[in-house]
Amino acid sequence: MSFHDKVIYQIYPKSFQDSDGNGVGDLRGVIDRIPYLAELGPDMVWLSPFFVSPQRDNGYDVADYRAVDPTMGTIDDLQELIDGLAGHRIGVMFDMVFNHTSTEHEWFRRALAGEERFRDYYLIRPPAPDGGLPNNWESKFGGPAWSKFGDTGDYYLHLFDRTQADLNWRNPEVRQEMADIVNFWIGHGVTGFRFDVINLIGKEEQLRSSPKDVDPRVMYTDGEDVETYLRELHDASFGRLAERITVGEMSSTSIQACAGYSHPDNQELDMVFSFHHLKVDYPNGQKWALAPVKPDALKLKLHEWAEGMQTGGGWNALFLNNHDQPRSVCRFGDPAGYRAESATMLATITHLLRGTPFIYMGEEIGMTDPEYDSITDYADIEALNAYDELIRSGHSAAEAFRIVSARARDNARTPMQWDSSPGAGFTTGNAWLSPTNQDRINVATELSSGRIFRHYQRLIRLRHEIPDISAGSYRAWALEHPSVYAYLRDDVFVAGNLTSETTTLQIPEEFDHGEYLINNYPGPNYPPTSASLTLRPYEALALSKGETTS
Ligand code: TEU
Repeated sequence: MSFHDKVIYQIYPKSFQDSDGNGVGDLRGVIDRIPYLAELGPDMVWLSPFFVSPQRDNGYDVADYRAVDPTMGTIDDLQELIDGLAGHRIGVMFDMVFNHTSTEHEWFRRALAGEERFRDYYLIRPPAPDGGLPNNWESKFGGPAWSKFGDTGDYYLHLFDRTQADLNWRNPEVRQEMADIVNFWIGHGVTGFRFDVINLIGKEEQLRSSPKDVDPRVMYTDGEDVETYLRELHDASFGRLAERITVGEMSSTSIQACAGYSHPDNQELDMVFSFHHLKVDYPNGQKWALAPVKPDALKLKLHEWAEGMQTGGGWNALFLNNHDQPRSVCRFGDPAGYRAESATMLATITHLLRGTPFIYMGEEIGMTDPEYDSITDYADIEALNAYDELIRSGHSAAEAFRIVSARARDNARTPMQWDSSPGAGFTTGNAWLSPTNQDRINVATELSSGRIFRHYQRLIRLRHEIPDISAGSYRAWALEHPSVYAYLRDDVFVAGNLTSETTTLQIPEEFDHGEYLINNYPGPNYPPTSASLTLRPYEALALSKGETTS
């Protein structure tokens, strides 16, 4: 398939490069960094939203799907960026936030003004018989999922912020609007689309409360109509593109559902983002709580989805980082003692799995969470709401801050660190979110003397060049090992030490004296012998079969 051997790089434009000194990233800034992107070598760049938006959720609250927000630039800048990347054979993936619009979108404003046609674009309901909210659903950003719809006495649904009104996908006019938007951007040369929380669009007509003690999310997640709507959108828009890449972000989903969304026979999406592996450090599934995470927790969840999606015929997007997640080297590595080793180990065990790898801006230079010391340093609506809730529920300010600083989405949204200057080479102004350790971690230093960037370049090349990686099967190896994740991709063997303790691993005998395809430790490597392979702290490698055995 045309996306099994591809690697995609995610840019959060607000934090990538500021070209006009206002402290906020923009499209011209991305244009200025095309040579850097070409050097890394991805096949496509996913741009988080840059459309017209009041920026309540940093652009995931869209007020006009066909226009560039003036703070991000112009449609001409956007076309120059698309064409500039194409000149380096790099495609562009747009982020389609189709579950909801901003309440500043024209459709919502016209609904508020009483136009029945647009009222049916949204999920508006009268109060419950007892005068309360229409149901017991909660916003993912805290509080109820219903807010008053003007002075009508009714309420509108918002699964996220109250300024993000959920669309009514049962309305065929809404579905047609979505297909028209995708086709509009296809007309501009866009061949990639990421669909935001797209498994939430299949809500039932009744919008019933969940039964007592049942998580309300089950009432609106992976609804029975999602696949129908995805097939319809596929057929009406991107399905006619011979070369395209589509990916759906799936919130609180299942392997079974995701195998359906991404099975090639179903003509829905090419692949899915799921998040179960990025919740292994949530105690009892609670994001806003902290607890130590067992070294093998991440590997076991990666394995479960690798094996499950292979069995189900689906396709995973492979990632540990994005604009919503704290930096993986801080969650699962050791940024203080083994930053380069743990960053490249995490990349290796992720990139060589069965799926399509995604690199989030900055992970290729080992960027870490910022070192903030006050809640006022944070900007994200979700984090600030969570801090207030933690205080309300009795946590001390210090404890609430400790939790938020570990979990905040801002951790991934600090500016890209290009150099060690006060603005990190990101801006000549005051960055909207402060960089904190660009003196040690930045592109210039990494390119001159680091080894993380070069490791990512090699991983991209391996994905391009070795069919066993792009098209091979997946089989776990030594799954019971407490501190190593190892697996086979046909004639490639991959292993990563998940800890800072040297360990040993029995490897398959056919890889005796195998050839190193990649290793994250510099210098000459010892010959791998089937007796026992020594893995140094956070050491990761991939082997092809030894000449003697093939
Ligand atoms: O994220 C949806 C989503 O599930 C995450 O926001 C998750 O709920 C949160 O990170 C906490 O765990 C998508 C976008 O990636 C996110 O940036 C948007 O805020 C959200 O949808 C609403 O559009």
